[in-house]
Amino acid sequence: MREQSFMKSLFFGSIDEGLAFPWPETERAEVDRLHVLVDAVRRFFELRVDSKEIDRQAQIPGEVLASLRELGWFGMAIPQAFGGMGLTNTGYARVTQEMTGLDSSVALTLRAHQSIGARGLVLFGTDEQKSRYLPRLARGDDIAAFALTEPGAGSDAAAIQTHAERREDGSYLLNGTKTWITNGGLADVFTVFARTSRPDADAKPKITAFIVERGWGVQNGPPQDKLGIRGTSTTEVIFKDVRVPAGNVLGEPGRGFKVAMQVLDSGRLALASGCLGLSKRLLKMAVERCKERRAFGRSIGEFGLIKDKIATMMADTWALECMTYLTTGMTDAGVEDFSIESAICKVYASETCWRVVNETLQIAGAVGYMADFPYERLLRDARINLVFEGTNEILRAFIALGGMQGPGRELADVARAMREPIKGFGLLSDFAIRKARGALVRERLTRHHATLAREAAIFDEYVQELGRGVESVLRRHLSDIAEMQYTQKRTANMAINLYGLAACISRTTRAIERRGEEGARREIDLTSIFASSAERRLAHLVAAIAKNDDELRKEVATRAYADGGYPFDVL
Ligand code: COS
Repeated sequence: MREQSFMKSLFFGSIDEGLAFPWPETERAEVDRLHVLVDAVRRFFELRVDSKEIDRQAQIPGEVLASLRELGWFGMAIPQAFGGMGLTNTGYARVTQEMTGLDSSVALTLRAHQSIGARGLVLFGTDEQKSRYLPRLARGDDIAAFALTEPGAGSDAAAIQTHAERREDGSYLLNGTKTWITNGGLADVFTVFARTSRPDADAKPKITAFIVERGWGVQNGPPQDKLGIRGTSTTEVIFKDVRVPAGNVLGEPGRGFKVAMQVLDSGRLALASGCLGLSKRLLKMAVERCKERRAFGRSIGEFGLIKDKIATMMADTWALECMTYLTTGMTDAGVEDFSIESAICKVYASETCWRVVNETLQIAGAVGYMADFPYERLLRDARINLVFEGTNEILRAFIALGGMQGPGRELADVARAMREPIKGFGLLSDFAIRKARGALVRERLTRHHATLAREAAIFDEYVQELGRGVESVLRRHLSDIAEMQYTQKRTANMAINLYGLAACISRTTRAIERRGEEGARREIDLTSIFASSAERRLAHLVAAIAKNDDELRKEVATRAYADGGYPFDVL
């Protein structure tokens, strides 16, 4: 297992190049297996899945779920030793990508089951727990759900109130209500997070993860009606004096929050691959429309403004594909900490997909708005991705604060060692910091292809800006940084752009090495467009560190709260 994180290094201004280069390869046997599986997915969805009807009925027909069971698709991400297919993370992402492009509701039902519902068992289950639950989950005889969110605990996941009281015989009595639980009405097995410490204002609550069977008295509310992904089952899940045996604690008692977070790291990555699948389908639809629809005597695709939209969607989708599969490749190579990378993928994926669906609908014109066509359904399906599995707002805060944690600790440690307050830290040179850390990292990319020198230079320049920016903000505001959300947002956006650049450069380097410059022309051009737009965004972000209207914006919002909204009227 490798302990480093590419992005965590970047927050020090250092490039742990070996994590991003060479571009991760999937073994031939796995590629062959995936081709067969992806073809089977395409055939199945074409013949058996009626997305319009699923959306209208707000339900996936029982026969479709039964076929998914027979095909073994509930077990794609479950190890072979426990009856699953044991796909690699890359393989699982690739199939999830395909399925989501074909039908978001069906894909999400499978994803909620194995990316988050059963993931805790795969990662933290004992052999006994795995043998007891995973074979049935792999066959789809049991369906899994992940029960963390509560009415008063969404982004602030640690604020959950569901409580598990330990009894004398070691079992627990579980009480509480979870909300917006995907697969809530279908699931037989729940990964549930509950407080196992008494309320204490001064102490962080201890949270424990449990595997809970429906048969022990778990109830669910009626299906919650919703905007998109209407075929999925979303319900409240209610635990009223549910007795959970001691053997069903997942991981260590009191360490459940970490279990939840690590499960969500996988969930966010699978979400990103789904957004990629949807974006690729939309691009196909947009291009078809560009060719078919004529205006002013030409197909609309010939107009510059339409070409501009297509080029942007292509480059953004390319970057999304590169980021997603660089990350799954890292995890397949044994990198343990991909928390920042997966949060970046989730944010970038959901926002890219949202732009792509919006622009595709725009290209379709009024047709895009009509319920007879799939555009509006795809738009509704895409919207949730910006919200669930961590809103993009909380994830931006997480990317920035999670990334700054390492440099922050180091600054504090070294300053403490020198008996200097943090503000006096300027005494130490950057060199001393890096030497103290002693990591095998660089400050410039060296493994990119020479053709990508411009893109690599942009990356190098802004990695240094990120490192400098982080150090300077920590020196000035160490203890206040948790409250500085404008700074967090800018820092996160820098990190997202930099990760996209690294991923595109790595994959394009591999393409050039394989096929030469002419053979890799498409990849080079897309990387070039992404790099130019990333450079513009990065320059803007750096400029805003020194000059911004953060305080004014806060005041305007505070006044709007006092005014109850928009106070003006021309009358
Ligand atoms: N991966 C791994 N570990 C993580 C993590 C992640 N993504 N996020 C946090 N952690 C770890 C921290 O490193 C910390 O570990 P240590 O105790 O070893 O230092 C621990 O978890 C507690 O972290 P922190 O103090 O930052 O917790 P907070 O309560 O402040 O909350 C966020 C952290 C906001 C990141 C968390 O509440 C969150 O992810 N919220 C979104 C919840 C969500 O995604 N809901 C969707 C549910 S499913 S649809």
